[in-house]
Amino acid sequence: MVSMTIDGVKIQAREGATILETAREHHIDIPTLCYLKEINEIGACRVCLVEVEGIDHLVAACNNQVAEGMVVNTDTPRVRRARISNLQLILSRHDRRCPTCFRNGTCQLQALTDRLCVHEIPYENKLSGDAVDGRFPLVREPDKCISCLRCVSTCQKVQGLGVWDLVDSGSRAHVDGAAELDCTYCGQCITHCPTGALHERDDTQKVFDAIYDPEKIVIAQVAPAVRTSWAEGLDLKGTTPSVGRMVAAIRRLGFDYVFDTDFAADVTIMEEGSELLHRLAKGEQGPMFTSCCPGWVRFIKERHPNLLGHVSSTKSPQQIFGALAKTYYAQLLDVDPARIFVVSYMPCVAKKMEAAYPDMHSTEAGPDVDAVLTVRELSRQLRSRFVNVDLLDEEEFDRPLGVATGAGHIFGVTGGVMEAALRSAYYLTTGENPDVDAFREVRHEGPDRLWREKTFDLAGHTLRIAVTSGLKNADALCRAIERGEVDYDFVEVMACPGGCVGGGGQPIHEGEERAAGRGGTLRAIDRASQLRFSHENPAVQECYKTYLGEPLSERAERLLHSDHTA
Ligand code: HC0
Ligand code: SF4
Repeated sequence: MVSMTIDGVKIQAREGATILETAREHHIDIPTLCYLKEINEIGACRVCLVEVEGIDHLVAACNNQVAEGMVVNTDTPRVRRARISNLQLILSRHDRRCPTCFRNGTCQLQALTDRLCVHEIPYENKLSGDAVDGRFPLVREPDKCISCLRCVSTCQKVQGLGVWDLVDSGSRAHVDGAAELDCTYCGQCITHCPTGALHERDDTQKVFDAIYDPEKIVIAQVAPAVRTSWAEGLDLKGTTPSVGRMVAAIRRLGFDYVFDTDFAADVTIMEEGSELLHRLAKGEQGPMFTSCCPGWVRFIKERHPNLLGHVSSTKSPQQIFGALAKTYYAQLLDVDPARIFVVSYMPCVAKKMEAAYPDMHSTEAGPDVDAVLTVRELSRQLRSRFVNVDLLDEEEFDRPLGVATGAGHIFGVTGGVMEAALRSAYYLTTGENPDVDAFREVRHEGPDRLWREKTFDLAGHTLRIAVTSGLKNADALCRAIERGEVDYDFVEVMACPGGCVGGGGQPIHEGEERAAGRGGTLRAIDRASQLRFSHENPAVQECYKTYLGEPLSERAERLLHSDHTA
């Protein structure tokens, strides 16, 4: 520990800590726009400047360490003038049309401008005029970028990719990149961007248009992780943001049916579990990878194409839901599938791209999933339609595609797909259910491990599994497999750290990682579920009995599987 003084208060600080960390640990607020702990500690934005006695110039608090006897002042006239001046310079190059910005209300630049009482900018507003490229699910607005480099660092250090980079130098330096080339559309750069420079393509109006079209039968499906976060962007007055209230709120938007992606997750388990057992029975070499995360599938296609054949052919729950909605459910309703419009609510940006792949059309009636909205878009829809969630009673999902088990619910948290699959693989092998918590060890991340590995006994067969999340970790795992250093039967990968609960389409909270808490919510929902095995889902059993036949049947293969090459 070192003894030092901040703003006249003597404190004990951790040796090696930065001034910023120390101040925060002692509840002293220092503003910053670029700092991300362990990811981006580069002092780029210059608004965390502080005075250190004995040093002539102001220093950045985020990348200068504390020292014995140091005396720091965080709120002097000189500090305030410098912070304001640096902020005004950033604002002079910023597109300041805040009312129409996607981050209006959650923008850190806007919030700091307000905090520092900056109401005038004594510089000309110089914009680059660079065009906004809206062709992809990930949209970048160059004139809203403040060159904090958070996106550059997040993409490089968390996802192991390098889509964004700082180009040119001096006053011409700016962030640029080519999202269409290497990007997985994971959205992690969006959730770590302090401004509206990066956001998902907005599809809210497309969905309202369908809802207002009397010819359309508009169906919502809600992904597992959405139920953990759907109300984070709303201003509830003490009302519990339960699953039932989420269903009621989405129904108020005008959907004809509100269903659960977790039903389709249970179907995924039937298909993927059966596929795994077939591969094992045939003695196929190497792991089978999960296929439900489109960021991961895009990553393996681009970075490890030699392993693509190891990806499960089972489509993701989102796509299985869409395929069954336009076939099985259209038949149940006795309507032309062309009238059905499927909307997914996902914690994910890459799902927008997945839905558009050419092989995700099971009927002549267009794509199986017509529109994909993130949780942030759901918040915008509820706010723009003035839905008062505080007044809503809980409602149930519609049936039959709204019936799901605990196994389906845990898909949204890292290790959940694996655990759900093992619960049913055990049953499919032995004809008996295992203890529901028999595979709980896949849940916990070990300290400093890039991936976790376990071995389970499945009716005399030793099953070696691995689970990871975050694409940098996934890359390390793929390389180890390629080098023959490790050997697994089944591997779960999710592109976003923590799984979909940490997805790039989730609400943004500055400086907070909420994945672990949201994951805990999904685990609690699983524990509270009456049914916890996918194969016991009565709606899934009925769907197989009356429509699909067996898992991996000819019809199931045609509707629910893909080789991921399209
Ligand atoms: Fe996920 Fe999924 S668990 S990828 O994170 O498998 O987006 O929540 O919907 O499809 O079910 C996302 C979440 C899903 C899918 C499911 C899987
Ligand atoms: Fe990188 Fe993901 Fe952002 Fe694409 S979406 S640039 S892969 S962080």
